[in-house]
Amino acid sequence: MSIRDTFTNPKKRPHTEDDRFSREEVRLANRNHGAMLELLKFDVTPTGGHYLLNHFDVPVLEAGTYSLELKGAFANPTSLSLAEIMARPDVTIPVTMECAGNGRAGVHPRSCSMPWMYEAVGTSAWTGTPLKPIIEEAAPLAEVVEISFIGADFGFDKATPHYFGRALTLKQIAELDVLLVWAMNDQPLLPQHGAPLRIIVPGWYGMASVKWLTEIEALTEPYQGFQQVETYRLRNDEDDPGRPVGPIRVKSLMVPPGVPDWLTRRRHVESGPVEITGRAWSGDGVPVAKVEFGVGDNWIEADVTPGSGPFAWSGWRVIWDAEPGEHILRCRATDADGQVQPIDAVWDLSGFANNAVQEVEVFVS
Ligand SMILES: Nc1nc2c(c(=O)[nH]1)N[C@H]1C(S)=C(S)[C@@H](COP(=O)(O)O)O[C@H]1N2
Ligand SMILES: [Mo]
Repeated sequence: MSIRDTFTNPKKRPHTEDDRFSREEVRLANRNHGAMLELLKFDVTPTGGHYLLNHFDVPVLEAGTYSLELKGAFANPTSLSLAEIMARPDVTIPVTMECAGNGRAGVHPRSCSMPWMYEAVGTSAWTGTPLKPIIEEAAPLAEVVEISFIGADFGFDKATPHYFGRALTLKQIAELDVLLVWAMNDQPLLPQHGAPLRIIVPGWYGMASVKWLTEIEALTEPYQGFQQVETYRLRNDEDDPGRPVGPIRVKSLMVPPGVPDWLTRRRHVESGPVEITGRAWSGDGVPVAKVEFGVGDNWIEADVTPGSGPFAWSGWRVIWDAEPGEHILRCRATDADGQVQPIDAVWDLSGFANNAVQEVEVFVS
């Protein structure tokens, strides 16, 4: 029996039904937890509250014996220990990371995958060393077109066995401030966040930030890895070759006000002035220009506090005079490029990059 035969329905995702989640989706959600929206109160997400997205099993790598291979079309291929990498100049920058699949459960018909609603986003202070000088020292040959980043985690998707890997061009590496990272919020990376070394690609959706990084390869042909060419593409239908997912789209979230009902998580709020706070961010270092808070069809502008760095989310705040009754609360951000969140999800076959406005149902009394 070939490996392919051991997986049923290899090329297509199973059928989904709106608001009904399969055992497979619930199992993925149990492994890959999201952030609790009340933790949006923190500028830097507490480490244990940062969302997780691990495609396969968490590989356990020993910091003491770890090495990073720089191979392929480099004039000076090399191998670096963790101590050698950590001895290089270090920087700590706050970066908001969001999963490209965040919001997938709001795109209909839903693609069967990790069923994120709003919670696959968080901000950490990442400590590492710039990647660009390391690549320059290894000296890519003139014919190099892309650099691939390969993790230590291996598994199958759509009957394709592969290590999780992604690639960037030399231009992207130079322009995106990519870091080789060993610490998150002043602590060594946790196993589930990529210990002992990962990359962080600020301003891009999370798939680019490869964890458990073990190989960097200089390629003279474009990288053909599954996670680069078979997925993380915006597609209208199965036959659409699609466009690659890259920078994060403008988005905002609010801390749901009041208190929840355990099962439905609908909110109860007491009438009168209510402080509503939240976060807003966009990709590629583009600042947030405006955040609006909406109750039904009425929108008011929020006070925005800029983030603690170009890649960190902004804070926002409004006072809402809550009147008795049932309401749907929304928030909507606009970035400095004039991009604004849509009210309704924009269709994508895999449910990627859904930045539609958040809706919170509240009952005020
Ligand atoms: N090696 C490896 N790197 C990976 C992944 C993975 O499954 N394997 N998942 C990616 C995706 S899709 C996201 S959204 C981020 C999540 O990072 P976090 O789990 O630290 O929040 O890691 C990225 N890097
Ligand atoms: Mo992701």
